[in-house]
Amino acid sequence: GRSALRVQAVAEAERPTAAKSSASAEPVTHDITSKLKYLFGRNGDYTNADAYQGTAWSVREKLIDSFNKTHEHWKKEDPKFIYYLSAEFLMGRSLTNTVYNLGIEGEYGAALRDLGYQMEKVADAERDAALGNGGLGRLAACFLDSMATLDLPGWGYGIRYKYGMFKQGLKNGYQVEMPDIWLTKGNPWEVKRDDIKFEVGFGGRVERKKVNGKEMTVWTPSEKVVAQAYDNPIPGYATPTTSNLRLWDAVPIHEFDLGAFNAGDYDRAMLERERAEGISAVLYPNDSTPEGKELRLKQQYFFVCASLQDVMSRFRAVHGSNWEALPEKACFQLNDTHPTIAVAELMRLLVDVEGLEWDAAWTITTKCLNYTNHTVMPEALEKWPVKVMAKMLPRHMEIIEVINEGWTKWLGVHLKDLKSEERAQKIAAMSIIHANPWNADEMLVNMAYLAVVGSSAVNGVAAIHSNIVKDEILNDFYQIFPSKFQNKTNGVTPRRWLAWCNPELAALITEALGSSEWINDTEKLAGLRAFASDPAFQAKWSAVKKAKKAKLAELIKKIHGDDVNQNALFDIQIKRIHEYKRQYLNVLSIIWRYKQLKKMTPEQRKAAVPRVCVIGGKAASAYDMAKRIIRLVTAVGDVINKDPETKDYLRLYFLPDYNVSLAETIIPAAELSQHISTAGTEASGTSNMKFQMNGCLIIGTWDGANIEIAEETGVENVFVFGVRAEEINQLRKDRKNFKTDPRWDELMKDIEGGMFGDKDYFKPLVDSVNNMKVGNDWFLLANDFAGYLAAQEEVDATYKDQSEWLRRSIMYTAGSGKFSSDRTIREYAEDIWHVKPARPSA
Ligand code: NBG
Repeated sequence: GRSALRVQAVAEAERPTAAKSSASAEPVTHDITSKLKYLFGRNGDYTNADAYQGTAWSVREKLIDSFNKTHEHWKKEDPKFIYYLSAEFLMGRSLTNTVYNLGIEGEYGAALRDLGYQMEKVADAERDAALGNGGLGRLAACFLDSMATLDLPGWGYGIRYKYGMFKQGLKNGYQVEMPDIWLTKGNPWEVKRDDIKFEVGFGGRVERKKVNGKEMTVWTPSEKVVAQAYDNPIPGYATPTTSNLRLWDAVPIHEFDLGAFNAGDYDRAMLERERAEGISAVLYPNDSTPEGKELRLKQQYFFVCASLQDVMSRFRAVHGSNWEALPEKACFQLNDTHPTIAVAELMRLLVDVEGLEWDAAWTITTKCLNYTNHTVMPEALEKWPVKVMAKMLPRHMEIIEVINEGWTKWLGVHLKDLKSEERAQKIAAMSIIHANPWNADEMLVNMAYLAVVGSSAVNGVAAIHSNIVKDEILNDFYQIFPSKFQNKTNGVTPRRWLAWCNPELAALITEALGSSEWINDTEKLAGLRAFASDPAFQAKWSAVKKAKKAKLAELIKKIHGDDVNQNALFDIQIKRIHEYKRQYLNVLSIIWRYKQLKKMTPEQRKAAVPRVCVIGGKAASAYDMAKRIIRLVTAVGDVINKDPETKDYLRLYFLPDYNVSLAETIIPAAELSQHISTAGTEASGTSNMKFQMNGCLIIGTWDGANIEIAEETGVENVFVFGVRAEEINQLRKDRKNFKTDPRWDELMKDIEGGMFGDKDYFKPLVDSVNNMKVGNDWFLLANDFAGYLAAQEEVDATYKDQSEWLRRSIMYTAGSGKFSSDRTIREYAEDIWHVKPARPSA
């Protein structure tokens, strides 16, 4: 109500930006309308979508100015660069972020107002760039924002997928997948570089030949495509630096097979185009699961090959063939194993193309590369069949064999003190090429092992995860190279995830701290601790949360047609749907809550804490169990949202098509967020950090970054439950002796008995967690069930004491300083990349 409006007014006055615009909006207004006129042939009477186009194309020019200045400076200075190689970049929308980061939101906001539009509505017309699945891709996007903000010479390299992450719809409560056709209206945030193209080959044969008197290996691919560069400028905040994300599009070498066309063979003429374009056509919609399709390996090689050639050609232009100096000018971060073929490709380029000796090339390669592991899920650690690799990349397969020979030979010497049998076992266990444990006839290339052997540094993404990497997943390697292994706890950009998505809270923080410096120095947020128990400050804090809750309520109304109680506790779980993330456990507790409410008298119900529960997330198209979980959420929602006895006290909504921009609306409105993975399974989690920044309390397990968040916030302020990672192996072994809680048994019977319909469809879900005798419930939902319900009771009790709840909420934001991706990137730059800031003059 009124206080929300007041806070909004503060927000208007205290816009936390670098440069407040004093300039008149007139030139901008003119620029926007002339873009619409000359680029789109429009003349007045614009929709919000039109206004978006005109604004975006106008802002683009400012961005390019800044991009050019930065790159002129970097060219002159020739600093060392970091290249972030990633199959995914989940950028989301660009307009708001760009105008705020450039500090021009004042003039653009005013110009749009003059034209009769509202920036927020206009920004809403932009489509998300969804070239990623989830945390891994969004992390890459946050990293780019921080690299630019810290003036670090660095680029991202990836694939310009024509179709990004699928759009998720619901049909009768089941997930349906639709293509994400995101480029149809053009993309103002990219610049096509017609002069930057590289050939990428596949297949063919490998021969030894004398070239200029020297014995060389020559690879003649049977198939070639062209990688065409598109640059996506990345504006830093409060700095003139604008860096770059270069994405590759696959196009045919020959525009058109005219011969075939003239001969009347139209299909053949089109074939080459189709085959090439297929490479960058779609993002694999899998999260934390491998997709063993050959096309995926092709995509990986495609972007790695183009990126390495690109970097090497820029190096050559300045330093000629002084390749020994390459590690002083370039390093590459492998974002998970997806770009690991870079180990073999850099060797190929140095040895076969540049003519270096093997050993010299190997020194350069291992100095240039570093690898980040993002998952403990064994099924997600990529392994390519030797057969597939040998056919698609015959020269790379040879190179990997030579690397492995050298590696295993070295191991033999290094482990000479072991008994010969033990030594042989160790070497077999660490061989980059090994038999498939499920099929002894098939040999596999283990990409994580290749990445470790070919890199200078290997890191995990949260403290607990980095320990699991060292002690379990890659323990053999850790024992041999202990100093290679590091931790780099993830972070998120406080620009997008607090300042720009929650300007009301940002204004309040700025008002309390007396400056907006916290936006790129988040340790300053600790200053909020002094206000945590101040009733007047709590009242303002609460007013902001209420205003954000109203926005989410509006969205729920738009999607589901229901009005929700805005005084209810807003309880959120948004992330990819996966068994290890345990959305199912959340649903079980919601059903339990519902059953308790049903048993109460109307008087008793009035004393209960009302909740609006929201679950969102996509299930990989082939992940059957995850799709059943979605259906369970919608089925339970259908029952409880309509129940006249309880609907004032409990709701459950599934919000379809969870993506970056939806997160920007949901997170500021959240009061409780759920991060309830089985301990030891979630490498880090990053949405937990976004919720924390926005003053949202966490119910969670002792897993991933939850642990560090709890340490920074005060463990007593977090609702922690569940078994610990160290106990998991034993508990899994003891499965057969586990006695389930009677409440659990009751819920299983309810679902099995058809309380939410769809009995048969839910049967496999029930079996997956309820058949202990056959070793099910791998993710130990039953073990954590009772502790989870107890933690939920503690949530209710705390919520009843609003002053305590608000104190905690403020403590969360105050404790979030560590989780800025600026801190993470600074650590990478200092400990792994050895890259230094290089800021152009304003
Ligand atoms: C994901 C993890 C998350 C983590 C992100 C970013 C993969 C393979 N891994 O826990 O599941 O936060 O990476 O590091 O998607």
